[in-house]
Amino acid sequence: MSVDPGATRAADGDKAVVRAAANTVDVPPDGTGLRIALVVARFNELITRALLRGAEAALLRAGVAAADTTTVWVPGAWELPVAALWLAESGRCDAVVCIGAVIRGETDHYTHIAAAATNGAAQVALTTRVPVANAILTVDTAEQALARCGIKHGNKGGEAAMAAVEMAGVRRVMEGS
Ligand code: INI
Repeated sequence: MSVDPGATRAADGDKAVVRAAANTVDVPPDGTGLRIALVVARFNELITRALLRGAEAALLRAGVAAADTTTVWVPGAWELPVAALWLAESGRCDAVVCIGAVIRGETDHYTHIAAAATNGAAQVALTTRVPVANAILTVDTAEQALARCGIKHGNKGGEAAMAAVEMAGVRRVMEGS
């Protein structure tokens, strides 16, 4: 990936040049050569598998080689941050995507799991400097979750995967990683 500080916004489809005008970093979503880790919660597996499929498809479209992706399954959303931390600290991935589905139940268990998972994922990114994208659904019902992991109404796994690719590129420009 090259940086052209004088370049104005590149034409769509130009993946080779980082769009960096004078004080702008605007990196195209080019996953070529990036190593992306996916951490997936088994709890609510029907939903998390659909999110994973969306993430994998988005990564392939962005040019990430299948051999450069690593998928780690964990029991539930609660366990996502520590697995993300192991991956981020391994030095073997440019970004991590956390995939989970926390669905509100009768108790306040939901609140604790949702907060720990999302805050934990954010903390991993801030402490390791490795981007961690959030595909952890926190919803009231399974229907709401299913609506966010389909093909028709968007797939949060795919969106998070694209965020991971973009942030890995932004980090390369800003930190030279
Ligand atoms: N894990 C989830 O990923 N989603 C949930 O909705 C959920 N609820 O509702 O309980 C959930 N619980 C399991 C949790 O993530 C841990 O795996 C478990 O507590 C063991 O540490």
